Amino acid sequence: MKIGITCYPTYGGSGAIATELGIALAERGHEIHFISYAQPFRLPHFMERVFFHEVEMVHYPLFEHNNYSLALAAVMHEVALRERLDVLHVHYAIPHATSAWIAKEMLGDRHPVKIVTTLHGTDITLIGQERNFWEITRFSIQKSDGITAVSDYLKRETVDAFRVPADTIEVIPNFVDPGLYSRDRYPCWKTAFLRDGEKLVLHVSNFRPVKRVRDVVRVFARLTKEVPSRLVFIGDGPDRPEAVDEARMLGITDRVVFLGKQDSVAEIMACADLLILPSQNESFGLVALEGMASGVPVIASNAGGLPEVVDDGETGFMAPVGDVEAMADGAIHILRDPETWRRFSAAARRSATERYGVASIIPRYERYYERIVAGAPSEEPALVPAD
Ligand code: GMT
Repeated sequence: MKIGITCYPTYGGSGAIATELGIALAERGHEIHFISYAQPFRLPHFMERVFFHEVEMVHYPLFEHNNYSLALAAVMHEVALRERLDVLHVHYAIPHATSAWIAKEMLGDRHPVKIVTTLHGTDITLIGQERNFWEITRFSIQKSDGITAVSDYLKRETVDAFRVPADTIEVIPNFVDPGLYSRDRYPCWKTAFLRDGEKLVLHVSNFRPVKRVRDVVRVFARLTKEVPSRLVFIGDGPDRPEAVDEARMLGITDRVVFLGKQDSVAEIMACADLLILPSQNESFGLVALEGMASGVPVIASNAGGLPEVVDDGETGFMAPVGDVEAMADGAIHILRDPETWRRFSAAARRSATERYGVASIIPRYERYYERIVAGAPSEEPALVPAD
C-alpha cells in the first residue's frame, strides 16, 4: 500500500508512534510518505520506501498568524495525487484530520484517498474540548473514513465527549519494539551519575502541567531517604522550573539530574531501575510501555489509560493522582529488595513484549487499512458484489 503519514514531528508520543509505525510498515514492503513541517525526530536519515515531504510555510505580511493547516492540506493534496496514496493516516486530530479532509475534498473524483485518524490524547481530552475547537474536532473526526484510538479509555472519552458512535472507533494500542527497548542492547553508563549501590530513577516527559513533575520529585524525595538513589529527568517543557524548585525546597538538588531532550531514550532506559509517571491524565502513557519493555518497573497514577498498560502489583504500582505517599510506598517496596525488583522487571518486560510488541500491533494497522480501503470500517468484511 501507499500510505501518507502526518504527525507532530518533534518530541512526543504521537510523533514517535507515527514514525515507528511508518518505519515498520516500510520494512514490511509498504511505501510511506511522511508529510509534516519537519522530518520526524525518530526517522533515520535514509530508509528504503520512506519519503519525507516538507510542508513549507509561506511568509507574507498579511498572514500575521500561522497558516500551517492550509499549507499542510495543500501538500497532502499534492502528494496524494502525485503518489497515488491509498491512505492518508493522520496522528493527533488537530489540525491534521481537518487538513486531510480539505485535501480529500480538493481531490474530489480525481483520486479516492481514504483518511484514517488516530486519536492520541489531549486532542480529545483537553484541547479538542475547548469551546472553539469542539465542533471542528468532532466534524473532522466524523469525516475520517477510519478512526482509531490508542486505548479503550480514549475510545470511551471520544464517544462521551464528542458523541461519536462507538462502533466507528477501532482501538489499536500503542506499541514498542522490544529489540530497541532492551536492557541487553546497550552498555550501562550508570556510573556517570550514581555512586556505588545507588538506584537510577527516571522520569521522561514534556514537562507540561498534566505530567505533575512536582509529584515526581516528592515521590523520589521519600524514596531516596529509604533507598539511596538519584532521579534523572529527560525532556523539557514549561514545568521544568517547577521540578527544579521542588527539588530545591526538599533539599535534594544534588540527587536530581536534568538531562534535557535526548534522542536516545532507549539507551538511558536500559539502565534505569524505576520509572515514575504520576500524570493527571494519560491516554496511554507510551513512556511507561517503553520503560517496561526495558525491564523498568513503573510507578504511575491510575489515571486514564495507564491501567491498561501497567499491572498494579505486577509490573509496577499505581495510586490515585496526587497520592505521593502511596506511590513512594510502591517505589520503596520494589527497590528495597533485589529479588522483588527482578520479579517486577521481568514481568514488565514480558507484559510489554507480549501485549504491545510491534510485531503484533503493526498487522492490526495493516488489516485496518485494508478494511478502510475496501470501504468497510467496522469488523464485518466488505460486501462482495454478486456477479
Ligand atoms: O496529547 C498529548 O498530550 C500529546 C501526545 C503526544 O503527542 O505525545 O501524548 C498522547 O499520546 C501519546 C501517544 O499515543 C500517549 O502515550 C500519551 O499518553 C498521550 N498524552 C496524554 O494523554 C496526556
